[in-house]
Amino acid sequence: MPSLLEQASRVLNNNWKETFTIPCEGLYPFQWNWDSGFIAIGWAHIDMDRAKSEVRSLLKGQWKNGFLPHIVFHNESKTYYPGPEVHAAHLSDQSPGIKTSGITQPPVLGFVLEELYHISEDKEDILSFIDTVYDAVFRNHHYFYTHRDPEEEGLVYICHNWEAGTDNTPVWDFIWETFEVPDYELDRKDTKLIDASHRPTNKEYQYYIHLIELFKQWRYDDAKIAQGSPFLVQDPLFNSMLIKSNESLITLGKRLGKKDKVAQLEEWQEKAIHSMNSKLYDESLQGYVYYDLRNSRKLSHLSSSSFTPLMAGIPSEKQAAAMVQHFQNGRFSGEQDENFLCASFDPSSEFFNSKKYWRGPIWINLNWIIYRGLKRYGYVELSEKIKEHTIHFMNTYGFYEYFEPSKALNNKLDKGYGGNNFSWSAALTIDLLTNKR
Ligand code: 9WN
Repeated sequence: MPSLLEQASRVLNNNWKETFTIPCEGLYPFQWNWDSGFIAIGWAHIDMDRAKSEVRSLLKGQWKNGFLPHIVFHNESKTYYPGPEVHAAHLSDQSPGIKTSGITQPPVLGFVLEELYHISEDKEDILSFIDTVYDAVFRNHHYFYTHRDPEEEGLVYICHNWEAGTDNTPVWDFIWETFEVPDYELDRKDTKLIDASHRPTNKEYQYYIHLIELFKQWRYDDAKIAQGSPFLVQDPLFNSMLIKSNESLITLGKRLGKKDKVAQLEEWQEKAIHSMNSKLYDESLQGYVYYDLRNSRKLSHLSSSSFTPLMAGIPSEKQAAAMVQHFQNGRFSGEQDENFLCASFDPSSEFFNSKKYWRGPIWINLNWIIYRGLKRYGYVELSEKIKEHTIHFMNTYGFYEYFEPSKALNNKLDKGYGGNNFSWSAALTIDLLTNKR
């Protein structure tokens, strides 16, 4: 029996497509933005050239204004909906010569570069690689702060649920309530490939497609989107990833002598951290929540995203101490520790569904982010617990896309949920098993 590390490496090898890695055969057959970042971290431990190639390939999809799309369609495939023809990013005068989507995903690339730096044994070589891509990643941050922060708060908005990465979190239900959508003809493939009850509903997909149709009418013009999109949300996970990436670009920029860029990043960073705490931290819920910019209201719900600011060093020690209570005989762990960590949505909520995608199941990238965050704040034992639970799922079921949080229900299962041989589950397992950080 090959070791877990060998099995994980095999998953990455099988999903490798010459210059980049697909998230999952059939289900996700192109290059995805934040997947690529996590995947590059996994590659860095076993094949640094592939890690570099992963990053370079993603950047091939960068738009003229610095925007980085959520999918780069390097290849053709008929197994995914919506494909390049639905996204029609060529409608924007900013799009590149390669097919991409016109929406983005959590900006992990900045901190991924720092991870590559730490993992590499040849610091000179990795630093010269980072030097070749640094400006492109900086331009991406510049895009966010100049195009997606209309009130200049240091908090950027997302305009589509797919930009969040947490596609159907119950929080979006409250946005869908605010507008009507026509009945689009859908050509879903996902529900034919895996158990449809674990995926978003067709009604939800009507909303997802409607937003894309609006953006196409506006030729993906950011000013028009900011003015008219019914979905305009400041998301805690998205902003935490941007802040963590700012921090890494500051560290790396200092090494590379990029003085002006570092000064600019520091300016964004200060404002961003301040606004995260003043606007998105919810004292009574003890965690970071969402702000609906379109309807000027806080959406006070806890999800695994609520704890991701820990990784970026955003909370005070006091806030961090309040947040971790959810993991010890608390809302997320369950009063008697009856859940594995960390459910993607508050298990005590009426909207929680332990089997459905981002409405409850455990996702490995979120576990990894929270693991890092807990370590950063000195909660070593708790961070080890999250790591242990994560490795337990891999050993018991394999590299699935998401997992059942309830320990009791797990006793009745023989597999995880969603796609199998899922790349970031494998990549981050490699990191958890290998990384000393
Ligand atoms: C839409 C690729 C992506 C992840 C997302 C995850 C899922 C896509 C989909 O798969 O979303 O981007 O079609 O459901 O929710 O986080 O990046 O793995």
